[in-house]
Amino acid sequence: MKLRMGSCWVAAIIATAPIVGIAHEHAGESTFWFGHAGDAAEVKRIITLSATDLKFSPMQISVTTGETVKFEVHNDGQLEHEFILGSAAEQMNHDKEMAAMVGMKMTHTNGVSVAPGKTGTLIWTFTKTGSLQYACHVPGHYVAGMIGQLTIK
Ligand SMILES: [Cu+2]
Repeated sequence: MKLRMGSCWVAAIIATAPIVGIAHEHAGESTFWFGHAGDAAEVKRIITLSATDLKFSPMQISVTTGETVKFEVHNDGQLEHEFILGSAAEQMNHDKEMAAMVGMKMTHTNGVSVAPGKTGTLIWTFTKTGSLQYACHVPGHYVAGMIGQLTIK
């Protein structure tokens, strides 16, 4: 069976064995329709979030086109959490991909994984207006509603 990967999400897939039938067309891509990884020297704003089991606080964030933002995600829960940027459709597709690849370790250009008690950072430059979500794709967390709304004005 060939699984179709809906969108380009996974920057690098680290696996001990190849998974037959799963192709990813854009592995390594670092530019997304809403922007790209940002330069630390260009950070003009730091947005602090708390991830708990199983929600983000705040649940809504607004940024401006052209802005380079540093997200500081504090994991205040007992579980590992992720903070991943993407449109609502991309989040949905990615969650399906993750469900199909249980046990695989992912690194995301457009997000960060944070262990309990730790702080993860993501520096991102937003290049286009639109509506995004930030979501956690640790199995079960997205469906439990671990999602926030991000508006690019
Ligand atoms: Cu989570």
